[in-house]
Amino acid sequence: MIKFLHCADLHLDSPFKGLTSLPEGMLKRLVESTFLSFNRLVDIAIKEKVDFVIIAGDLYDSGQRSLKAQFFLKNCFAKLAANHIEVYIVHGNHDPLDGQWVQLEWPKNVHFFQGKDIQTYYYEREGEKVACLHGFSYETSAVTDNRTIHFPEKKDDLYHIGILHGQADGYSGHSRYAPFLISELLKKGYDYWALGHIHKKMDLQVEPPVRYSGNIQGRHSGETGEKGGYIVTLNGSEASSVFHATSDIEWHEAMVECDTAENLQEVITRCEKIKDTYRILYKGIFLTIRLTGATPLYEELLDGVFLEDLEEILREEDTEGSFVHVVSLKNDILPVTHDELAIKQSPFFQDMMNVLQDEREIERALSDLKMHRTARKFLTLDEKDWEDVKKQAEQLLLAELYKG
Ligand SMILES: [Mn+2]
Repeated sequence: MIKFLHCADLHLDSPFKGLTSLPEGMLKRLVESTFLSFNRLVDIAIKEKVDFVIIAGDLYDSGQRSLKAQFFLKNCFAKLAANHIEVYIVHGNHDPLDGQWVQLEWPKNVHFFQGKDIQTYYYEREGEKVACLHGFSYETSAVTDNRTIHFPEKKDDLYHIGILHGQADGYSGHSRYAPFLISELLKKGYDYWALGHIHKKMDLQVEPPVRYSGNIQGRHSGETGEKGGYIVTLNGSEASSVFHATSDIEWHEAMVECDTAENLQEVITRCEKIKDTYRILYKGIFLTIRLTGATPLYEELLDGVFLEDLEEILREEDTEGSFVHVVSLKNDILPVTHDELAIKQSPFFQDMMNVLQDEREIERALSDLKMHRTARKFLTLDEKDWEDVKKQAEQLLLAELYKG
């Protein structure tokens, strides 16, 4: 039997750019959250008496690994060493081997996969080999080739674990990151695949487990839900796993239906109620609220001043212990009477959709902001952010149309 912790995508020195509008205490807590989450995982690993810890890439957020993050990890690993726990690490696209950083001396229990070639480490117990761990590290930030063919097949009775920081084919349009097919991994006959790169935890296969553990701390509104790591036990051909949610702060998104709300007070009450359902002891929650439905309050709810006031009401100053802080209020509401078909066929709507879908139009609209020294720091938006921006733009333009 072997027992280990599988985690990935620590992104320890994440800068949390673009979140400077948060209350100071919450921002401070967020900046420390990646460290705290890993600390908790280390404590769980020790308490659970695991044999080893696997980190499947992206320990650091940038190629220039911060000294603070490196020292922090060194201390964590020393704590694991004192408890006779080994550590196996691959580097991913965010912390490739060609980056620049201060070389530290690491405790003896730490094993880094050295580079692009698949390497095997043996985990031994009292001089006997018990498990093999196969993996590689990113030599540069973009690894575009599928490297699964280089992983050896399992041909003995040891436990075999593959560690891979990469993109499962079919899970996203782009595959700049060591793409692979699940079927190729299964052919190796391994007992477990510890995957990293995708920040959302998911099992691509249950038996044997082929799993993304997700990142250990959500870093923006697109990374919702529980974050942490898995304690895995392999016993013969049986695998059992327990997920531990260790992140100090969670991001969530909630819908508030406005179609049956009779007045604005009711909308406010509903927002406050839904907010309370997200409260978790000792955790900070950053909540996005989405107003939806066809409502007679359409025009009043589109009023920018009301929305700003509502956001203000829903904010929280509490930074110690648990809090639920509404970070943004999104508006997806519709007027009660609207001829959807007529609108969608109108030349205005067609034009609008063309503009929203044209990447060049977006580039043009953003060009001034990109030149602006302060503004451009806030333009690091991911796919989901862009979807939101477009949705809100569509909403505002449609409002003009409904008025007309
Ligand atoms: Mn990552």
